[in-house]
Amino acid sequence: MTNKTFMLPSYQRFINGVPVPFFSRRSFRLREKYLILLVFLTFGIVCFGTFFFLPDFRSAKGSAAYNSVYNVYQKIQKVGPDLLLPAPPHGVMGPLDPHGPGGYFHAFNVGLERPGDVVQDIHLLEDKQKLQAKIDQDNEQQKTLEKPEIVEDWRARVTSSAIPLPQEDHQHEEAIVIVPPAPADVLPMLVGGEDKDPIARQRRDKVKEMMKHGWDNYVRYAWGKNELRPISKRGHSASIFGASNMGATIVDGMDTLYIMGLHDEYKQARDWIAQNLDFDINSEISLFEANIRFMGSLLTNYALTGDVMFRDKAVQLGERMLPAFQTETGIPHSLINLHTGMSRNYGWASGGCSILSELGTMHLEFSYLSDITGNPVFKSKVEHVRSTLRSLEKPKGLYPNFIHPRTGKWGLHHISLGALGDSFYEYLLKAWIQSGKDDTEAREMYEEAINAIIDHMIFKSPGGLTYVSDLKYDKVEHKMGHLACFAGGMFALGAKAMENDESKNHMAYAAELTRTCHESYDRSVTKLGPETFHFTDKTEAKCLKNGEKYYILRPETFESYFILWRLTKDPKYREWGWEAVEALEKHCRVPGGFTGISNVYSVDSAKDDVQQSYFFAETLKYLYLLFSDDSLISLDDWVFNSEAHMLPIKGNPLYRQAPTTL
Ligand code: DMJ
Repeated sequence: MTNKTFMLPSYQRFINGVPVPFFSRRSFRLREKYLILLVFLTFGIVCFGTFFFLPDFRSAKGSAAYNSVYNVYQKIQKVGPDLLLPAPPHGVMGPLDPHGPGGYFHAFNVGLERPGDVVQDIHLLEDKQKLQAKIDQDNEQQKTLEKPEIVEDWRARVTSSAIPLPQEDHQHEEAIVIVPPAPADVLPMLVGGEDKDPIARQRRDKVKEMMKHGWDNYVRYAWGKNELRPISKRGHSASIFGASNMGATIVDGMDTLYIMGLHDEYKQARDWIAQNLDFDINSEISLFEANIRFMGSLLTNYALTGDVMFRDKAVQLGERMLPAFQTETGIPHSLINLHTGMSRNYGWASGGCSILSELGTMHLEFSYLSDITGNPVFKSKVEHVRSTLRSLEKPKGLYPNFIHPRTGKWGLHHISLGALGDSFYEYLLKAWIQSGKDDTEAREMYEEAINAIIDHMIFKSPGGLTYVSDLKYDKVEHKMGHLACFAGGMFALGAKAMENDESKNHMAYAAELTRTCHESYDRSVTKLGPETFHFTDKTEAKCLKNGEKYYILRPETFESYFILWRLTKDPKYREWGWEAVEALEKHCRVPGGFTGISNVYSVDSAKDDVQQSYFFAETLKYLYLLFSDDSLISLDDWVFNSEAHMLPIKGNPLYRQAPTTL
């Protein structure tokens, strides 16, 4: 057996033959001293650095140091948002895997919101419920705004135009600027449009009564909140609005009040906006939704009334949206914090891409904003986006739904006239119309894109139904989303505006696609259309997936009925619109307003308890106009933005172009 030799470390010292522990030595050697000094020095630098660099410690917000740190942060953010910033919390804009079960657009959304048009991932529902509980809790804690009185008898309203001016508000002085409301009797109401047909008049009155029912309940239970939960009778906020009460229903719904002649309700809404709508919101909201709902409505109301309060709010919002365009390519991000100006994309969007329907649905609003203010900056942003898209090579002439704002390259080649693509095409056509047909780039891009869609994406089922499918690379998905049902109206509008040989072709597609969307309603027991409907050997225009059978008060099919009625005068469109009114009354109306339903194939379907703001902006507006005569919002004078807010066409005296350009 060998003896193991125990080796002492070289620095070991002995006093009286006893080893001395390291720390009990009386003095340190030079090397040890340096080591200790180094440790203390590092500690000191860390403490100093923390104190010096953290803005909350040292720099006042807005100071140079604060800004420099913030700038660095912004620059790093630009390099790659997903590198630094956490993915959106589950349920806010869930990190959906487009290849995952059900893809983008499935699961009834239990009253929560979709990113733009994207519906929830079923696996995220639990998280969403938690998030919703948090939003609800926040809502409860928010200052309750004073509710205006509900105008009980709207038929008698015209006699009482005197709404008192608000009293001076000392209590909320610093927070709220009191803007004197426009006197009720000077608002030039663009109303009328009574049809000579007594049945149409009666039907139109019914739609107005529905508006009053939904609106009054919102006023009663959720005034100032984004939306109403009509069954639980409380406020609701979807993630697209961030965690703030922006009165989305008030803003979205008010031009419908206006054309319906609901004068007093309109004034209450106008005064709420003047006194409470503030875009200094420190939470992330969807740029696209802020644009189509808020910007769109403010611009429409400015055009309708000339009330500069609307224009000024639109400018405030526009300026706060601009930082989203500060990307390497100028292609805007999807999400923005209107307070800090920080923006980013959804993590689920093909590796941080921007989304075609979002980035391509700003042109009408931003051009008009430049024209009424004389400030070209807004128009220059959207023109740049469009020319960037135009310069790109496109697969088969089609536009994929995803594009990366840093590289300017397409992401996944998913192509759709439904979710993620839809209103990009609509805005090409409408930008040309809005410009008084001067914007030929828009027209050319529209024609090229639509012809490619006709060549590659439109099919006819064995039963004779024409539909527009989705494409995933070369794979055709034989289904159509409810969102794509706006396409009938778009094809018809394009056909009318182009007036050439091709346009006859487009008009035929318009009629056929609208008929197919009507079939998707007619083949359900509720006579409401599902979120998606499929075409297989055995089934046509019916939804085959449980998570996609819902109807959430969407307007697209009625939008097409309206446009086609105006352009063809075929009475079937009014009949189909009336079927829709009856179905909404039967299945969506509840004592507290209107709600979505989870299954259009069941007469006693569950309800989602959400009264969407677009129900007022679009669904009821299109139905009301369907039963009005052509003089009310003539298609020769107005284009509808993607949320059905009307913008004047150049040449319309209400265009209100600013006299000078900055
Ligand atoms: C609306 O918010 C807008 O029309 C949007 O462009 C797509 N669809 C929803 C309503 O369905």
